[in-house]
Amino acid sequence: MKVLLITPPEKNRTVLSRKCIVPSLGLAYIAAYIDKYNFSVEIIDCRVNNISLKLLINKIKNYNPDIIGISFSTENRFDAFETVSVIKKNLPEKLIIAGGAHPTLATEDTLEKIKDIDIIVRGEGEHVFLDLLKCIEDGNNLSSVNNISYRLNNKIIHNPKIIYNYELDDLPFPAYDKLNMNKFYYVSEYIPRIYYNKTFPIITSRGCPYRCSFCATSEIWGHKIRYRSPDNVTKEMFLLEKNYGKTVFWIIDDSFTQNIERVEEICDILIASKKDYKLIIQGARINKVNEMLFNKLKKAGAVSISFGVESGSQNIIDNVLNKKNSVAMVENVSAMCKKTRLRGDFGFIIGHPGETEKEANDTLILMKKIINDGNTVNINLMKIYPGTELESIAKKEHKLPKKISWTDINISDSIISRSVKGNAPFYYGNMSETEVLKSFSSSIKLYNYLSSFTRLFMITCVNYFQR
Ligand code: B12
Ligand code: SF4
Repeated sequence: MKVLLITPPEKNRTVLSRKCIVPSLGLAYIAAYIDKYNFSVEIIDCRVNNISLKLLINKIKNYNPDIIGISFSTENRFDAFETVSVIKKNLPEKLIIAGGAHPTLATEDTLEKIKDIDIIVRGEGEHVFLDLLKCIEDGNNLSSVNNISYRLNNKIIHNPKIIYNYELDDLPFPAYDKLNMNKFYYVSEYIPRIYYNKTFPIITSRGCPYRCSFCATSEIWGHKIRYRSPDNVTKEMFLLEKNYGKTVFWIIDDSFTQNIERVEEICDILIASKKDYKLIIQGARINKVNEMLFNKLKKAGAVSISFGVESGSQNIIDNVLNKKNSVAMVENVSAMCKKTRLRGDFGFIIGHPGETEKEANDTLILMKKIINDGNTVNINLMKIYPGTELESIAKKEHKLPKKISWTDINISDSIISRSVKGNAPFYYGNMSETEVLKSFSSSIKLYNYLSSFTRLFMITCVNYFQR
């Protein structure tokens, strides 16, 4: 049985997607896993390779797979909907299976409205997709496969959700041999240009124990965080260097520093190996770092560490985000970054549920302190994604229709949402659109005034309006 895994062609290239060309690790993990069980599999990453829909159809005809798997998130769902529609029109006999963040978080809605998608794999894909392929190959009933949803006699069936109990170390490394490894390119202000194409993402854990109201990562991975061992993680880094010359590792975990000892062990192996690697760390926790760890990370090659702080208001941190942080802890970590010379990048959001103008201003005050320590900040306007607590809040507050369909391009009719039609809608909390924009533009002015990295920050902001 032949399987083709795709990302949809990107119709309107965003600033972000022009700046960074990164692989779909999800598809590469799935390809490696089913390959182990002797399924023929190829990946066509249309986004990375700039492949049009027309060219994709030709490629599908040439490869002639039995099954097509497509991966998409909420932001590129309309590209995916168009892609599956064109595939079904040209090749109606192909079975289309969808996975990834959006199909997992808006399963019922997607299957109800997008009839060209036959089956959805919910959440972590490797084991479920393998079970599904075996089931189809053996001509068995789909009811035997857990964690999938599909239509049967015009009804949508959701098979039971189970947690597969296995060690992440047992997964094969992503199928790098099926990716265009020379193509990837990651722009970061923390590394010189010559390293841009030596940078590669790596995920060392799955899941997040926290429940922030705007985020649904745990709906995809579960609340229990699972770790790869330090040996397994560093082995992958060594392999990426040996086979593809990658020496800068962009760690994309949701909560990389949750287990400090494990991070220290990763550092110890890297330090002992005397490799001259660089680490760009995303998703560290304010409450799970210390000075010793920072020093060790620096020795292991870390050039930056990012934290999701989200707000400078203690009320929002405690009562909305449930982050187990405090403003004082953030200030302390920012000072620690300054002392250890490990650049911290602190992420904030304007427009939390219940946020007042005063609380938004507290965020600006905290940002100012962080910048004064020589660190960087980035700020985004709050957006609503399916499956989040924020989606329910927005419905209760009549900011979203009660029976919302994420397949409707006119989901929200506010001015900003209209300017980025099709993307996830913005949420303005207690403030009016004007007040939110005022806070947002103050943060830009503040940044421009205080920082010498204005250009990068402006790019971040422009991303929002051009996506
Ligand atoms: C790295 C990353 C990025 C990278 C790009 C990654 C890429 N290749 O596109 C960058 C920084 C560019 C990025 C940008 C954004 N991201 Co992002 N990102 C992530 C992150 C941290 C890791 C993704 C990853 O590689 N995971 C590891 C692999 C193994 O997982 P996976 O891809 O999900 O695949 C698994 C399953 O989903 C499933 N699966 C996936 N596809 C398929 C297909 C089939 C056929 C099957 C069977 C199964 C299957 O099986 C895979 C293996 O288990 C995730 C959070 C997370 N922990 O996953 C957020 C996440 C995907 N991002 C998110 C968001 C919101 C964004 C942004 C909007 C952020 C912003 N403010 O700008 C943009 C939008 C970009 C866009 N146009 O889509 C949300 C998506 C929510 C949603 N409803 O779509 C997530 C879930 C974060 C969150 N906490 O909510 N992101
Ligand atoms: S925002 Fe970060 S800490 Fe909060 S639930 Fe999502 S991944 Fe976890």
